Amino acid sequence: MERSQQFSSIGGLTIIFFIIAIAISFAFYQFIFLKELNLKPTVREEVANPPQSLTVNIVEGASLPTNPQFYDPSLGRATLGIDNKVIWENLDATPHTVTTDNDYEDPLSGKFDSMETIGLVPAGGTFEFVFTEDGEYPYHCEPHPWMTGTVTIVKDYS
Ligand SMILES: [Cu+2]
Repeated sequence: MERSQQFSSIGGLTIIFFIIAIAISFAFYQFIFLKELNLKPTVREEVANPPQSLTVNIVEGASLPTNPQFYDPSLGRATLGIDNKVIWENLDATPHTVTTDNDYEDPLSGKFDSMETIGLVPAGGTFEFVFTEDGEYPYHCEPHPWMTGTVTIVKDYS
């Protein structure tokens, strides 16, 4: 084999390795890096930390099925980026929960259920939840299933 041919075959191998290296890095970027990036919820700052909040009272006597009201307002409405943080205040003497009816899980805040974070909301205590998606979120109290309410979150341009 002539010297010049030897050089060109080494050069050819180098180019093949170089192409393989590029293909591997591209595959990593495409299938691992981008996938990781897409898994993270992209939530606007004012949605993740809204400037205002909606307060829902758990009214006195709510543990009694005969009570005229349980959650007040029972149909709460809030707007993304404005007051999509909902605060339940337990004004009753009995502990209660705020538990999703349909296993709803928010991409940022996780499962919509006080049992997942603080457990029972004690008398005089509060439970906060930030909804980062618009929709209707029905909920109830675990120990007192007749206690029901719904929070509706609307988009800021609707
Ligand atoms: Cu209750």
